[in-house]
Amino acid sequence: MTYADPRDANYLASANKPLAGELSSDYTALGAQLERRGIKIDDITKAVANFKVAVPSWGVGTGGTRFGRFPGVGEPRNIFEKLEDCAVINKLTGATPTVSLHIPWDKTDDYAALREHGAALGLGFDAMNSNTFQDQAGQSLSYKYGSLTHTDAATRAQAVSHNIDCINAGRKLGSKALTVWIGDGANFPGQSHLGRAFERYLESMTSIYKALPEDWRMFIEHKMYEPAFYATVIQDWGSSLMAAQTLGPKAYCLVDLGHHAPNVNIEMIVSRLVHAQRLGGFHFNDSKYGDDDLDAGSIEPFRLFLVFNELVEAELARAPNFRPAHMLDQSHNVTDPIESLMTSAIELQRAYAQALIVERTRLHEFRIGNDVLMAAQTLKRGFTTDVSPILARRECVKARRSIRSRRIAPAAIGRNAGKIGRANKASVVESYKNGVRPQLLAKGVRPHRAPLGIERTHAEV
Ligand code: RM4
Ligand code: MN
Ligand code: MN
Repeated sequence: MTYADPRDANYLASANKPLAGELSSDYTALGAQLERRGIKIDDITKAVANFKVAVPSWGVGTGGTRFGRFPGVGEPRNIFEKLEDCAVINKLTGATPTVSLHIPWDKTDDYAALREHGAALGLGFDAMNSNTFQDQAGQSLSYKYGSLTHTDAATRAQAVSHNIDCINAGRKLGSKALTVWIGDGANFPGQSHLGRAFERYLESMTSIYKALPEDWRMFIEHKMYEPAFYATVIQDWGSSLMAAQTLGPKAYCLVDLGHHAPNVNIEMIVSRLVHAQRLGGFHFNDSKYGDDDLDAGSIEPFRLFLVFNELVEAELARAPNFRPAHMLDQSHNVTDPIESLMTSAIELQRAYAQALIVERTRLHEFRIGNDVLMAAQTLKRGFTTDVSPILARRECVKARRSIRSRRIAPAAIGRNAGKIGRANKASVVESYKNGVRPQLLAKGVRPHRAPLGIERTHAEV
């Protein structure tokens, strides 16, 4: 059997073609179903097409655990190459036009060049992430016993100045936010004074806050445990909210879905933060046990839907100061990062679509009337409706808007996405122009790259 070469510019269009008829009848059928619920399918499709999520630069390299790492072929070696992979994800999904960087993992001497590289690939820069949970090469003081909350003032100052460096790098890139997550805490009762550690945190964060440009936001990310296993300084949304409220109006809380105790009601936390006008954004991922960083929607899609349900409620209520940043934060140990990140972006759009099609007025009436089961059923109907035709069609909506971008329906993505991703499109087109047929897939299509140097093994952080 002969397979088409996925690097051919016409490959996606031709793979989509035979599916167009099926998609059209599925879309019409779903449209009729939603019409009966008083919902216009095209409105939902448009809203979903506008949903964007930032890709974490650290997500495009193969992740690992403290037990090992199994790198894939052609891993990006530096931030410039990482952006190329991120651009592929955006090209294929149309949902990820920005990248969130992690410093110093993504440090470079030339941020202007990086910004240009991003622009040439159609990418902008989302929140900058600082890192004081690891010691950096050449750093004079160690973070072994803490960073922003360290008992030693000089170590705290070093951590503060790293965060300010991140802000300065972000300014050059056009970023508008700094995300601060620290691993500080205690592994043993007695190791640290719980109250004073929090006070030191507030003092350090105040210095960072003062360095924020006017139009920037600061995202405070809490996490229950790891690497501090007894008590983490910013372990929950309560500590995060107190810190945000102490710091000022530019400080917001960031919810990473994997950073809570099992069974915690995350959608309730979202609702509370909306109420407090301090919901800054998300690190989307999924988990079974802890900070697993599995692909969004892969374990508990219903919970993801419930989180989106709160977001839709806030959107409809025009909640003040509601402008949550969407970011993924995943670690891919056994899958192709490009495929995983694409799938996750699409799963977020699915959850959003499901939340958008909930019959709100009915739901409201059942709630008011205390019709418990009908309220539960009404909400769940959004989740159990298969919105796949909307997800497939949203790409077509954009394709019509921008023919040059040659976007594709996810229907055609399937298992070839990684291969297509790895084919550096520009050079493929070049070689076709020059009449040179590129090498075929045998060795994998991603341009050969040397093994990575230092990379995150996620279990360490
Ligand atoms: C942490 C947290 C942060 C991420 C690091 C790598 O657990 O989720 O957001 O920057 O991992
Ligand atoms: Mn995170
Ligand atoms: Mn995490």
